[in-house]
Amino acid sequence: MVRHNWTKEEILEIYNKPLLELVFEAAQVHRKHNDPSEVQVSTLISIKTGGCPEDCGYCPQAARYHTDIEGNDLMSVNQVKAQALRAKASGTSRVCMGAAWRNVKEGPEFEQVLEMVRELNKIDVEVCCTLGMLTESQAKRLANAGLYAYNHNLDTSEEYYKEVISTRGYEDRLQTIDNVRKTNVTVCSGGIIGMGESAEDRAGMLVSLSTMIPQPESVPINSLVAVEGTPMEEQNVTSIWDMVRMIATTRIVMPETLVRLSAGRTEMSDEGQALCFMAGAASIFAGDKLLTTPNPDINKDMELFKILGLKPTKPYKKGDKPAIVDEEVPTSNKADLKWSRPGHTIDKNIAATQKAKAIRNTNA
Ligand code: SAM
Ligand code: DTB
Ligand code: SF4
Repeated sequence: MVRHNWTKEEILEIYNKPLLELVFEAAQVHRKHNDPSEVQVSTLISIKTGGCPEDCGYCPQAARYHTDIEGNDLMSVNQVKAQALRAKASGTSRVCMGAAWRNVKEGPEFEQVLEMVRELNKIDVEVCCTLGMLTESQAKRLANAGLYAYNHNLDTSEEYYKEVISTRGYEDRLQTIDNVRKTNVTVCSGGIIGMGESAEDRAGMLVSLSTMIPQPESVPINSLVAVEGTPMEEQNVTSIWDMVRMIATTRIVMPETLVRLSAGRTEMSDEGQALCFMAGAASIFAGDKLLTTPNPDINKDMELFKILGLKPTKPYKKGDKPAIVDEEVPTSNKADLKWSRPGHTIDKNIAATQKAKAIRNTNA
């Protein structure tokens, strides 16, 4: 049975169980609801990279920090389709297009993204987008273009969120997820561990996700990739034991959800990842790049699958392929733009911004 009334205390109690007992319990839940021999393989395509106006403390794509990623304008539909076809040939069932945007804006770029969604839908992959905040009418237009999933992470607990991002609030994130829920598009929402948050914060995020009705269809658990130049550049690599605990706990409180072992796998051993699969992780991002940071080579992942007796899941295992519905005429939706966070600041983010400015001045 799926429960929507988990409390932080109950979730913490699960998270803090003796590790092997926790993994055993999670594995039992996993087997009840999923085929444990299958792992869904997703591929990320960064369709618009860098130059983002937000101040997310973990993100190398925020324009205000000095990171050495290569920025790029919106890719063409053909480029994206070619990459998606290559990913499909290597076993991917879902393609997730990511854009370094605060929110979607009406106009030619959004029309181009809608065209990408239609084209990828036609090649029979589950199409996912992560484009920042969305209005209800934008969510509907993505649904009509044949979108399968929308990724919008809560990232952490409501309390710790205030220490990480000042330019938009938790409420804004929840509102976008709500807007997606008004369509048939499935919700992908999770977070990051290793940003300096406490176990209480991790449990708090799981409360926010598990009390949604329905619970998100997929929950990515990322381990922070600490990128030089961001306010989190000095964070230590998250312990694999914390990752296993987080995955197992997510598995137990959201038994029907697809739990994705997401960013941070380059720092994990094969044995560590095997334990994550045992604890209920049933999806990974494959391909040697996430959005801007490295990820294990696909051949290495397939070798690990072979050792562990795992196989990639076929597309649409858990839902039908969305139909591409005739386009409605886009309407101006300025009226439902309500998000904002005036006046909120975070010292670490300000320091990283100032450091970046100083580096730019020295280089000028
Ligand atoms: N701009 C959109 C947004 O923020 O919703 C979409 C792209 S954003 C890069 C998608 C997610 O990637 C973030 O919500 C965050 O959870 C994850 N992410 C970004 N940088 C990361 C990092 N350094 N380590 C781990 N996860 C990260
Ligand atoms: C998610 O939860 N993780 C992915 C995807 N959703 C968009 C992104 C991870 C990004 C890691 C840092 C980077 O490569 O820029
Ligand atoms: Fe921009 Fe998204 Fe990165 Fe935040 S996480 S800085 S919104 S690209």
